[in-house]
Amino acid sequence: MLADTEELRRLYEDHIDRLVQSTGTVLVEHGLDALVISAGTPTPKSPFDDQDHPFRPTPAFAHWVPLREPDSAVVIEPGKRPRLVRARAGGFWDAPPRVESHHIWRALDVVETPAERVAGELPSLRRAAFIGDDPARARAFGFPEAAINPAALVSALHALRVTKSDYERACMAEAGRVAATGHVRLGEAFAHGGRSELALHLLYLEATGQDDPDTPYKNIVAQGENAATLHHVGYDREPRSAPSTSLLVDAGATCLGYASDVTRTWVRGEGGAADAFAELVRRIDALQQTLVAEITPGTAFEALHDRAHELLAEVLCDMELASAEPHTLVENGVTRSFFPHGLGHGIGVQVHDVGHRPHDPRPDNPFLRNTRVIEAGQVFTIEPGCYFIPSLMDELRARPAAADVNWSAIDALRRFGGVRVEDDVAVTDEGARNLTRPAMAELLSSGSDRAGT
Ligand SMILES: [Mn+2]
Repeated sequence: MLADTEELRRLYEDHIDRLVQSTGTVLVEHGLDALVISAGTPTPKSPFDDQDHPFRPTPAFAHWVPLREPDSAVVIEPGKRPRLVRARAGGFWDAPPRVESHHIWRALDVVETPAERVAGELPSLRRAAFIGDDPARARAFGFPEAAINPAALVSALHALRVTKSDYERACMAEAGRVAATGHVRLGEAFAHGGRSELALHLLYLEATGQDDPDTPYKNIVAQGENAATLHHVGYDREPRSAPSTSLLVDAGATCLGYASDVTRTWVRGEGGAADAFAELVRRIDALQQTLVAEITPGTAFEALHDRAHELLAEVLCDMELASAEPHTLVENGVTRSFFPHGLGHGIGVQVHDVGHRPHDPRPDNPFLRNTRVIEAGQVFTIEPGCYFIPSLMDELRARPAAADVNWSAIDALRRFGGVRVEDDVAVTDEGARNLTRPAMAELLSSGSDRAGT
């Protein structure tokens, strides 16, 4: 957790000042003199019962204020201080939501009001727009349909999310540090064996001090061949007894609404296939660090994604998993059978942050979520992988390019599922700062005693 220090208050004030300026410009460009950003309202899981989804504020609201307070709103009017309208729920069922940190109050004007009286705190709606997950509430306030989440305004506000402030970077670095404690703890627990995927998932939550709905996305915890399921969240309940296996953990944390997104792959056991898979993990880890070192402002993220395929082709050849020239393995799509997803995505108040795909990627990179030119201030993930996904292996085996693949070596590795290594990086004028790896390295070097602190 970031301490509520004068430094944090100053960073937050700068963040809000920046938002006031940039949002004010957007409002003028759209002919608006007020913007209401709603925190949103809890959403029912089903019309047939009374259970709600865990509440998450509208991301545009989270960009301004780290409060999980349903029905609250931020009101922005150019030339005025931003105003936070805090809705107070009535009744005796619930306590007010926990405030994560008190560094925020100085930067905004704050009014508190019963939830049913929020409308009375809103500006004139004549030239105002509403942004929020709860359009029904906007209609009840009297906003005309065209002023509720207007597409051009939404897209202009999304573009403001691409370049992060120092405050946002500090939040994400802390979210990365918290995630690192969980990953290191799971690496140690996995080495000792005897835990199911569910037990490892619960241990991650404990080590990072998170309840399941607090995590920025559902933890992926996959042992052995389950690591070939990219979004494996249906955890096995039985421990693994095999002396050698793998563990892929893709799990993050949040700090003041900002996410981290981190993946590590661990190997247990020795001998033939386990040694080969451990070597593959080392090589993907090195490949990932090479890519981070090559991040250069002014180049396209998609070019870095292409570079990942070139480097992966070299790994496949060096490890004698394939035997053609590396460039051939890229051109005939072999590397895409082993690494089918995108190299990375923007991250912020949403784990897959908006604004990073201004245009579609090339047709051979269909799942790439970042097509921006890399620029200082961006924060994104770098997450190359190499998997043995049964359906993709079957497809590849049926193509002429199958002749370039060493299938006996691949078959020996299939029970390990696959490897992914993922860090969050902040682009600077010179290159990139890794928000994940220094915290992880410090925990690993200081030993198990401190892993959970
Ligand atoms: Mn990711």
